[in-house]
Amino acid sequence: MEKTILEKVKEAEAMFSDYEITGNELARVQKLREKLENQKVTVSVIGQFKRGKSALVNGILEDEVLPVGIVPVTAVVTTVEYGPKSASVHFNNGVVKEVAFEEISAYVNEQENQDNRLNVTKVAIKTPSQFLESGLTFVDTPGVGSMHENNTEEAYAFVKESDAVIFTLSVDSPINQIEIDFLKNAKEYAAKFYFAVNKIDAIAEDDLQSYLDYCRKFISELMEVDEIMMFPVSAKMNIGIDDLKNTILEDLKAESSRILEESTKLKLHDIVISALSQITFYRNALQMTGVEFDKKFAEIQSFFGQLHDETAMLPAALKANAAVCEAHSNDVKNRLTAKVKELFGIDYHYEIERVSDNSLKKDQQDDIVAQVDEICDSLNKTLNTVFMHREENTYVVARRINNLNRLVRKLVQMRDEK
Ligand SMILES: Nc1nc2c(ncn2[C@@H]2O[C@H](COP(=O)(O)OP(=O)(O)OP(=O)(O)O)[C@@H](O)[C@H]2O)c(=O)[nH]1
Ligand SMILES: [Mg+2]
Repeated sequence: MEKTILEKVKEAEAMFSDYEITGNELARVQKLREKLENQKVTVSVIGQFKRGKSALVNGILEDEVLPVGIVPVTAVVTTVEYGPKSASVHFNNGVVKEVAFEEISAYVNEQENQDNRLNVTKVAIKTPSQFLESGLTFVDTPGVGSMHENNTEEAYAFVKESDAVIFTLSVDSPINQIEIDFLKNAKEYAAKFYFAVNKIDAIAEDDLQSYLDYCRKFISELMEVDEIMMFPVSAKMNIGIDDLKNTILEDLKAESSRILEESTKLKLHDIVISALSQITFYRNALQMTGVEFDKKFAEIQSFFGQLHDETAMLPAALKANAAVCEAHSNDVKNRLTAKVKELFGIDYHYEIERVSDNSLKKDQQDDIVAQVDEICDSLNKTLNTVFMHREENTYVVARRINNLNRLVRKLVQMRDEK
């Protein structure tokens, strides 16, 4: 009998937990399992900047929770779930701050939080909207394609977490290459697509019909399906919103398990591909000649020394500045990631923990040096664990390579399964 997707996810989880090098994939697959077990569906609104995504989210929620504007606005992912009204801002140093609804814009809005200089990872809102009652997570994302590249990156990253998407187009512009590329990418991760054609209040009925015909034909071909679900709407004038909203709710009621399974399958495929590349590089590193390997290991050790010296030589005024230290330790992590990639071909994943705004006091000036040393130490330990088996006898190494070969075969099989 064919395995269920949950069984496949668990199988991958067991495989990845056997190897230090697939820690990243393990974390991703665990998240997938939890979502599947809790039947938690994520519906996100995605599209090019200024198509009216945030206005549409407000329309669907029947509440003006999100900022909307003529200039690029959304700079941060905003998740919305059912509950008594509340909002919390999650920063990438791990701090979570409760804020009032009126303050949301200060964190989400590109014009106020430029290039996300506040380092917000997401804003999580709760509100008692009927649309959210079934327990879904509704998400407004930054738009792709504006000059604010950070927003495009955020949007691309969040698509990977979406199960269903409302792809938002607008009648004031024919579908363009930026949207095509984004849609093609979204197709690799999300299982269900709703196409909202927004701003229909802005054009005449005849023009609207031609626009809809054109879009329907073009997108069906792109999505390789006979029919797409398209909803002409006006978020501004509240036209067509109920139809879109009710269709999504009915679909989720009828087939949320199928949507989740389908989207999990797509996401698992992506994770398996990334695990395969990690394992392949790892195997290559294990098979390196002793001389080559020792050279690389020595190079990374000297890089650790270089980072230590650079940090120690920072002027005292900079060491006392929390923001500078935060930036410096992140810089160190990014440079180490690049170095590991360059030397061993492996993606080394850092949990970016940042110094919180007020934890670095003036009297702890030298902490940044200790911090950098700690970052290097922990990478050194991991590398030692990862490559420990090289130090053992050839029989052990050969057996490990054999195991890796078997794992690669299993992963390839998983990747190629439909
Ligand atoms: N005429 C008309 N304008 C709309 C409609 N929906 C949104 N707008 C306007 O379009 C502009 C962009 O709306 P937003 O909701 O901020 O668009 P967005 O896609 O979230 O933009 P980013 O967050 O920057 O990606 C605003 O000026 C809105 O008032 C609509 O249905 N009709
Ligand atoms: Mg927006």
